[in-house]
Amino acid sequence: MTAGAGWLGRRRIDLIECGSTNDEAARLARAGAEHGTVVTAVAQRAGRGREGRTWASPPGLGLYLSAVVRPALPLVLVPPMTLAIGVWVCDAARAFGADARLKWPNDVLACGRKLAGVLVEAQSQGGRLEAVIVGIGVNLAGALPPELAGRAITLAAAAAAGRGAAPGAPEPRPEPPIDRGAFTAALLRHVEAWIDRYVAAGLVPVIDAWHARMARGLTVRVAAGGGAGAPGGAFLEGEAEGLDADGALLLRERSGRSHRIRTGDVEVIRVIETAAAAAEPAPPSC
Ligand code: BT5
Repeated sequence: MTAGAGWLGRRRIDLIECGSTNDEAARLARAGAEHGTVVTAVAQRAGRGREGRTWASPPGLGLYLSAVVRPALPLVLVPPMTLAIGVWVCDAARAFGADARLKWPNDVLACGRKLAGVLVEAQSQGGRLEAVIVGIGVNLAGALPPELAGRAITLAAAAAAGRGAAPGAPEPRPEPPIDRGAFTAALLRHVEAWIDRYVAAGLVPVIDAWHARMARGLTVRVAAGGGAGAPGGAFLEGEAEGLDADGALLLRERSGRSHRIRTGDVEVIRVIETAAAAAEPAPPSC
């Protein structure tokens, strides 16, 4: 597993359609698929996000890719891999002209809308990590499903917005064509480097890189203890300040109170004595 060794995608399976590339990759991993095996599909019938959410995967809209990775890591260090992978998905989108930013834990945004998502799943046996399935979905070009209108964006649209309007023209520039093959190749090369870096050096370099790319001024709402409907549950709302050393999100309420958020739980870490939170910044827009 040397950086730049070209292990990611050495074996590649490109499908026209499947349920979920993460499920295909998981099946291959259980059957012994080698480290770095990559599955892509032109369309997914049952693309998945986290916690049973759906990832809209119509034909040709996006890149739907999953990789079998067999890192020498304890199980507990698998979830933060999401952060390392997000860093490069963000950079790949930037290299293709989008003003992309990261939103904790697994989103890449452009123009304040979701451009890409990462889904990392572990396969283990007897507490030992067997494989990690790294799933990446990126909207490349074309029409988004109507239910995502206003919430999602494609790389082509983000790149056009990033270039602004031509001098004297009221409209933004037309969307540039996105070379799917070139994007996929760039993504694989750099995700590989970030996985190697994470396995070798842990979260420290990842956190610095993540902070340099994070979406600033985002208001985040988190279900604490099961959300408002659960006994003792509530919603927390505040500004995403950044990550702590373990990759947890630091959320600051308007009252100044800070919370440490891990996926699925919330823990109060300190109370800052300020009278009121600063005025909420405008959401990022293109
Ligand atoms: C994610 O989940 O963002 C992880 C998405 C991972 C998708 C890849 S595609 C290849 C591989 N195979 C799979 O089956 N999955 C992976 P989450 O944070 O839970 O976000 C899901 C939410 O994003 C949904 O509830 C929608 O609100 C929104 N969403 C769904 N489809 C979208 C799309 N195409 N573009 C932008 N937002 C979308």
